[in-house]
Amino acid sequence: MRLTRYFLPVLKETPAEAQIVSHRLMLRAGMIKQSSAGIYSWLPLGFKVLRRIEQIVHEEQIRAGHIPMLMPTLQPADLWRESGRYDDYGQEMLRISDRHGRDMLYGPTNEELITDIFRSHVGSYKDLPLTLYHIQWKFRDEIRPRFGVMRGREFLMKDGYNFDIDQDAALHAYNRHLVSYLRSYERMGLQAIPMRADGGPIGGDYTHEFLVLAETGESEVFYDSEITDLKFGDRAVDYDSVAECQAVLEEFTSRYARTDETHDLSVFEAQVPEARRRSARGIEVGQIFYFGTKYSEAMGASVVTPDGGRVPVHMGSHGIGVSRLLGAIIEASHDEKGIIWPEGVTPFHCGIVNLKQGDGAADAACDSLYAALTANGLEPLYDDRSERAGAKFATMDLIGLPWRITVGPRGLEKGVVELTSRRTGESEEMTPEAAVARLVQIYAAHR
Ligand code: 5CA
Repeated sequence: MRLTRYFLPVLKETPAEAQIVSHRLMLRAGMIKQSSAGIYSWLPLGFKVLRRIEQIVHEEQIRAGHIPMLMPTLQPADLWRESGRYDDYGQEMLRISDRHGRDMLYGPTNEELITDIFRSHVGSYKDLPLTLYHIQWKFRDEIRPRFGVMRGREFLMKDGYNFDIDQDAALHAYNRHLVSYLRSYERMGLQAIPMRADGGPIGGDYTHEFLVLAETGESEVFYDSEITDLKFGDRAVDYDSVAECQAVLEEFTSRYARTDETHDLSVFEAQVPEARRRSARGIEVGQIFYFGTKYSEAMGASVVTPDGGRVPVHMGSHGIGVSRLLGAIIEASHDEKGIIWPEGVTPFHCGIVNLKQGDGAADAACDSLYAALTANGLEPLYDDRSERAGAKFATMDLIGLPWRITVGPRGLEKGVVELTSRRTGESEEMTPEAAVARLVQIYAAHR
């Protein structure tokens, strides 16, 4: 993409309404625009990152054997009356009535809708196990929407639902989700720690939240510092293996790590030596739940068993805060100049800065770099504006592309361009071909 043909409305001033750095940077980098409290338009740069995050979530869910689909945002109130949550959900639910006076709502989550789909089409143990998921907009009429996309009213969530014959099978589904979430967050350059949490309005008492440690996080958390040394890394896990998934769960959840709702000081002190006890703040980027037959019993979702009996299915639901993740990633990865995107989610793979727009040699070198990067499957953002170098660098630093290639007449005389890392600030001179080869190699690790 050439910057002169793109839509990147960066702001010079720091917006006064933004209280935390990720919100400020998303506004300044022209990624989002608020349309009303807690509701945002996703401008092209923000939309690109949102899509990258969605893509990672899809790939990892499909790898785990979960099946993508799409349910609507508007739901009939009657389904929620069946589960008993229509009244329980309270003021966070946006209630709407259509022209016929039928009660509708903008879905805050989808347990009822998916259970209705299940009971309409599945009736036998032979069709289990089954996990369906979608990535869809949700609405929760939060009393205090704040921090930009972190606590929105309209937000994008991946929500998945497992249907299993019994508790053991459902716990395997729970473990599969835990593994797939660890993989997903690491691909986004994040460490998200599973912590024992509270079921809240979804229900169930077996649940973990995934937290990214950050001072601006809304949750208070307590944990054993050893847990921050755990890495999922590049290991291969067989999602069909009960033992392998269980082993990952044990490795990542055996140490003390809880949100304030489930924190127990006496257990904390008994289990964790004082030097390793930590309390901090965290951003909740996902949550997994096992709630057994809560919805299947209330809504009559059952299957025939091998011996001809009938049992309600065991279920769980599993969410990732897709739009919140943009804020979480920026909170975890920025400096005073702007965002620093991890390679896995960056909106463009690299920037090209032409130091002397209009100079024949510099323009030609930028064009050929652009073509070479594109031919190798990389997407550059070429700053082809007639601006001074300082302004171009400032824009690149603000929007946070992890790599920048700087092209100028002086370097070209020696046959070189400069490749700069946004994270370390280090630059290296090399031929344009070598710069392309280096980027291809770097991004090969992030496919
Ligand atoms: N049905 C379950 C799992 S599918 C569910 O709704 N879980 S949840 O309530 O924990 O939401 C899942 C994730 O969505 C949260 O972990 C959080 O990352 C994100 N989320 C929740 N509320 C908001 C909000 N107001 N703004 C942005 N993201 C949110």
